[in-house]
Amino acid sequence: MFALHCFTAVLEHIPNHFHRYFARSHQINRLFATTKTVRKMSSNKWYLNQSLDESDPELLGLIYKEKKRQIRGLEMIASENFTSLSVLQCLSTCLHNKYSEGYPGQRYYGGNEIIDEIERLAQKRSLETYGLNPEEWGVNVQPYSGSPANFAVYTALVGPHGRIMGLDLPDGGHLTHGYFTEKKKISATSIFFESMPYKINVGTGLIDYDELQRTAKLFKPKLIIAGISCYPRNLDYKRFREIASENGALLMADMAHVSGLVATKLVPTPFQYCDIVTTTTHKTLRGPRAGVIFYRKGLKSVSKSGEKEFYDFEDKINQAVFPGLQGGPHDNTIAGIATTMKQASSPDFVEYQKQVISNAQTLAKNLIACGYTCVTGGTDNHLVWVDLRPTGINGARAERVLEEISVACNKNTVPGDKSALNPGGIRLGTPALTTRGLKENDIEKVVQFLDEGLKLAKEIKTASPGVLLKDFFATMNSDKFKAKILELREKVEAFAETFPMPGYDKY
Ligand code: DSN
Repeated sequence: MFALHCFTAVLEHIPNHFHRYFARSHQINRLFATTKTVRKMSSNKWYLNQSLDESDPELLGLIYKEKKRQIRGLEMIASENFTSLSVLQCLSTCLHNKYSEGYPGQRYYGGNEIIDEIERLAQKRSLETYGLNPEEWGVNVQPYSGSPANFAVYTALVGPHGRIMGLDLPDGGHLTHGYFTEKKKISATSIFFESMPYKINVGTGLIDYDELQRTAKLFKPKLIIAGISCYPRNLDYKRFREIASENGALLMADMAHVSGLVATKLVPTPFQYCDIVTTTTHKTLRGPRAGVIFYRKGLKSVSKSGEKEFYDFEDKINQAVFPGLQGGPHDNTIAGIATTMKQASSPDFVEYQKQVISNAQTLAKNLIACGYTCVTGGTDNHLVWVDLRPTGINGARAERVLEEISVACNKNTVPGDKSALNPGGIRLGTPALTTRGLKENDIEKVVQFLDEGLKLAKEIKTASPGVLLKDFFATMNSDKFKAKILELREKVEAFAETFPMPGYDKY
């Protein structure tokens, strides 16, 4: 009786959202209460409901190890993030089992009634997250990731051997924007389309829009890409639009890196000026690994004589994604997109993105105070592009020593690098660390670790008997340096482990 009284008293004080939660759980339980008694499997060989610890401890052991690595390390790869528990839950639901080739309402298989609802929800929320009017913008949430999303746009709108211009990879652009070298066409974008890069100004590190304007006039691209994977400054979409329009070109933004910042209006939106916008959903947006394509639709223009022209992107893009390039969509991932877009519309997400930028700016400021060179002198987004050439260590050596001390980042070319094979810098990012709750004062500590690691790399290089990378690694693995690395790694890991990590506890 006393217990019941206490329980009732507690219930009265439970906030409204808990009441809603209990009500929802009740509905869900009722849904399952109607299920008939489950038939026992006749065979004693039924193994499909074994958990991974029973069915494959060897693999689970590796997953545990990776989880520990993620918790103990400082994750500074700018394109990575730690997604939420709810996204991870979506990824491992029964939605994984379904084939649903086609689009909502037009599937090649039966049984897609609920899948249609989920995909429509993901579409609706994606448009809402970016404040887009469904009369003017459509969205395809099926691309498996960013590279297939970009390739689908080129396939749909540029056509075989059509001309594309994108920011050069060594200048902070992305592979899929058309990268090739003197010796080889690297990205399929340069194999199946004709690509020509635009560049940054080597002195300032900023995109040379004037040069893009000149070269676009000569090259006459069908599509210009405004997008980055390392460039730490806001893009001038208006200028891109002017250049595209001068040449009758389409303008596509690849906002994969900054889509979380765009959703929260902390960086300029590409939607005002672009015809198409692609993104991944797992970087600053912090969702599942996937791609999304937004395209204009509806009325394009009305001529003086009153003739109406309409955008024709929708069918072309949808057909390029499926059946052109992909098969069945990953419905579990599409559910992950739906819930990511809901999260991205929350006030917490705005606070998170503000902190991402503030942390990146603190990172750049403190690195510069320690004597390092940041390309463009700082950052407007989540990226810090460090030119290590003045220190005498190259990107590969720096990346490797930082990895040894449990700081993950990647080597990167910097403006003026002669060879993409020997990049002179590293790229750092703050989305993942910010997800774990690091604030400006923690980033100051991170800079101390980076500085200690980079100084150690310099010491190793000085002690190396030869100039080759293998000489450097051999010296790094000597007893003397192994001990120094271990000491620093223990400090980094003791610090990193104190921060929370979303997701499941152990995997
Ligand atoms: N790998 C991602 C990046 O690092 O930018 C994009 O493909």
